[in-house]
Order: sequence, then structure tokens, then C-alpha cells
Amino acid sequence: MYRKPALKHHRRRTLIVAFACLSVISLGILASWTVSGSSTSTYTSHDTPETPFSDEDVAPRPHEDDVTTEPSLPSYEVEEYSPYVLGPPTERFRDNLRNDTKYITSWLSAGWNNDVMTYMNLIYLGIITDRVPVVAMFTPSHIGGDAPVMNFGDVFDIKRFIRESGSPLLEWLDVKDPGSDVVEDIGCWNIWESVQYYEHFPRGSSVPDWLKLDIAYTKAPNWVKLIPDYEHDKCSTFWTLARLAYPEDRDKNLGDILPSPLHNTSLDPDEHMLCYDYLYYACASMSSEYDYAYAPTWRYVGQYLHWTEDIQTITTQYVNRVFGLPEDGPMPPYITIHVRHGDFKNWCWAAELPEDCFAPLPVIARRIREVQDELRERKGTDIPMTRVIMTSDETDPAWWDEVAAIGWVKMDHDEQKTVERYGRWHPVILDAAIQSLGLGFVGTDRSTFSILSRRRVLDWHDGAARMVLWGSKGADDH
Ligand SMILES: Nc1nc2c(ncn2[C@@H]2O[C@H](COP(=O)(O)OP(=O)(O)O)[C@@H](O)[C@H]2O)c(=O)[nH]1
Ligand SMILES: [Mg+2]
Repeated sequence: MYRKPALKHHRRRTLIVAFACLSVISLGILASWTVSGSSTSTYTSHDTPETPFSDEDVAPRPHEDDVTTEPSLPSYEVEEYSPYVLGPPTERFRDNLRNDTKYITSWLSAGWNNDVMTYMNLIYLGIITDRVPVVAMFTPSHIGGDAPVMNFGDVFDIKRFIRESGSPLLEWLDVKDPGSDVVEDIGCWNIWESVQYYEHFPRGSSVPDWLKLDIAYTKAPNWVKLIPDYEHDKCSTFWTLARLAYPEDRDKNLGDILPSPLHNTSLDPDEHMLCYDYLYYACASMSSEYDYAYAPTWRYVGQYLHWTEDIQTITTQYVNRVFGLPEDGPMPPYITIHVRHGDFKNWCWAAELPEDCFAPLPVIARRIREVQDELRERKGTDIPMTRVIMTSDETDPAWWDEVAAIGWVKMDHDEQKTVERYGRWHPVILDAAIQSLGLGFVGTDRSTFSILSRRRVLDWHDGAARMVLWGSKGADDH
């Protein structure tokens, strides 16, 4: 099923009312409005610091001579729909695009947190190219291919993002009717073949199938790759990708089109709805940038992508329940651990014995003590071992018994009947939200799941975080 129930969907649309009423003709004006808007969020575990851009960081306020004082509102019920489209979702996406607005989109192809980063990268590329980023749904690649897709806006609060970041954001379901059967042709850039050398086709994704798009691809020039001809890194830089969004370099690199698979059309990359096959590997100046505080994708995008109020509420209830506290009462400060095992065992080549690869629990406990000490010293907050929640993809019951013996609480979605109550996506979404709302966090090095949680704990709560190194015996010794 593509859509959430209509009522819920409608509720989310009405969240857009406030800024839709203020719909203006330039994104710059929108930016200056949203920066002055105040947050209506009702809940945070620890006060979320407001971190609006300084005046220099947002689009400059236009001179009054440049402003059309009466916004030219289209004739439909503007309150119901995003101001970045003409009206309700249409059978064909092109029928809903505004002539005065340019768009940018891209697809997904990995685990959920990789995919969250991919959309963050897309939104950032939209910011630097003055285009409205259009995000599609999350696809269930790692939670079972038969699970439904998840709407971006049912996980992240889009209205809050727009208000607090000053940047636009749009979902595909607001552009094209998810029930439409019309397969549309479009031309996109193929970055994948320019950054890696073992797959000789654009990056695959199920998202275009969901959106009913038949894509002709043009291979991006080799210069989008950060380290040309280097097979061990796949980064393409945001600013080289941005060059393809403007006429000079776009025009020089057209031609050599891979025709679309269904209609066999040969379209150049679209100028109205600019699209790239896969942006997970895009970076500003090096790979794995989300580890670093300077990462523009986090500073300009990720930090403003907060959970929806629904997710926040359920998360609070879960945390309180596992600590045996009143469900709707205040949450105590706590620390979360994310231990990533599962397919990470494929990166254990440096471990002599299989059991040497992942950090044992006492090593993780040492990191917990570091977090406890830092929070005590820096914030005067004492968090006992009994206020530690373990989240993990580990399935071995013996390992979980050891966790319990230390006094850490298991986030047990079987016991909580999470799938039965909320669906297949909620175990992973709630675990991420639980990690992000703690005052402390101990994660697994190189896991995007952990990397995003670390950033959220540091920047949303001024919390303390450590990453456990792994891959060989004693990897986390320090
Ligand atoms: N519910 C739950 N799922 C997990 C956990 N750790 C890993 N997974 C699953 O494994 C996937 C890992 O992919 P991803 O999110 O891209 O993170 P990464 O592979 O660690 O970088 C997640 O999306 C989940 O489906 C966990 O602690 N809780
Ligand atoms: Mg992954």
C-alpha cells in the first residue's frame, strides 16, 4: 500500500497551511519568513536548542522594490497543498510543476539510514542549486522486500524542516498522484558509472518504479568524481554535480543517452525536474562526511529533520515503558547503545578469529562509562547503568542475556508488539528515534545508523557520544 490512511495524510497536509498562506513568489522571501517563524513542536526530551541560521546564512532579503506585495495565489484551495506545486497531485507529474520553480530529485538504493543520508544529500544539492528538492518514499530494502513503502513525511516533520532550515522541501506524493497508472518519460544523469568501475549501468532503485517513471540516462562526465580513476572511493562532489544543473556544463555533456527501458525514449537530462540516479556517495570534500561536524549536509539539512510528533510521542512512551515509568510522563535522561552486527560480519577480514571482530560487551561498557563521566562533569547529570537502553540487530539470545546481566534494558520489539501495532517500519524508525532522544549515545563505528544518531545526540541535546571501533582484536583499545 502506498498511502497512509487518507485522514492521516490530510492531517499532514494541513500542517502546511501556515506557510502556504504566506506563499510568496520567491524562495528567498520564504527563507526570510521561515527563519522568523517559531517552533510549535510540543515535545523534546531535553530542550532542543534552536539553531537558526544567522542572517548571512539565509538567502538575502530582497530589496522592497523587488517584492511583489500581493502574492499571486492560484485559484485552487491553496491551504490543502504545498506552495511548491500547482495543486493536488496529478496523474502526470509535469502537470503539477510550477513554471517559476525548478526542482531536483533522486532515488534510493540501500539500508534505511543510508537512504536518509541520500535524501539529505539531495536536499542539500537542492539548496546549492536553488531548486526545490522532491523526496520520494523510503523503500523497504532491509526490512523485507514485501513490506510496504514508508512516506518520508510520516517519519520526518516536513513543515518544521521548512520553517527551521529556511529551505524548501516537497514530497513526490504531493506532485504526482501515487495511484496514477501513467508511466512518464524523463531524462536523468547517471552518476554511478562515473564514480565506480565495476557496474556498467546506472544505479538501480525501485523508487522510479513506484513513481512510474521511465528514465533515459546520460552518463555524467568523469570530473564529477572527487578522485578520478580511483576505484576505492565513490564520492562525487556537490559542486561538480551542481555544474550539471546549469546550462554551460550541461550542454557540453549531453549525448550518449542510454534509452529508457520501457518506451525506448532518448531524452536529455530534464531541466525542470533535474534528476540524478544516486546521491548517497555525494560529498563536499571527502567520503563519510557525516562523521564530521563541518558536513554541510548535516548542518544545512540533517539537523533540521526532526521526527514527526507522532514518532516523538510513541518514542517517549516506549522509553518510559521499558524503564517501568508512566507512559505519558516525562522521560528521564538516558543513554542508548547501538550495536550493529548483522552483515557487518562481511568486513571482518582483519580479525584472526570470528569472535575477535566485534567489540565485546565489556569494551562497550567502558565507552558507556566515558559517556557517563562526561555527562556528569559537563552537565552535572548522573545516568546510572539501569538507564541504558540497548538497540541492536543482533539476534543471538545468549548475547542478549549478557546485556541483561549488565543491567542494560533491551528495546524488545517482539515484546512490545511494535510490528503488530505500528507496522514493519517502526522497529527501525523507533530505534533511531530512541537513540536520538537520549542524552548519551554509544554507537558502532562506520554504521550510518550510529553516525546519524551520534550527530542528533550531539547537536539536538548537547549530549555525549562515543563510537566503538571494531574489525580486529582490540580494535577499540585506547
Ligand atoms: N530495528 C533495528 N534495526 C536495525 C538495527 N541495526 C541495524 N538494523 C537494520 O539494518 C539496517 C542497516 O542499514 P542502515 O540503516 O543503512 O545502517 P548501516 O548499515 O548500519 O550503515 C537498518 O536499516 C535496519 O533495517 C537496530 O538497532 N534496530
Ligand atoms: Mg547500510
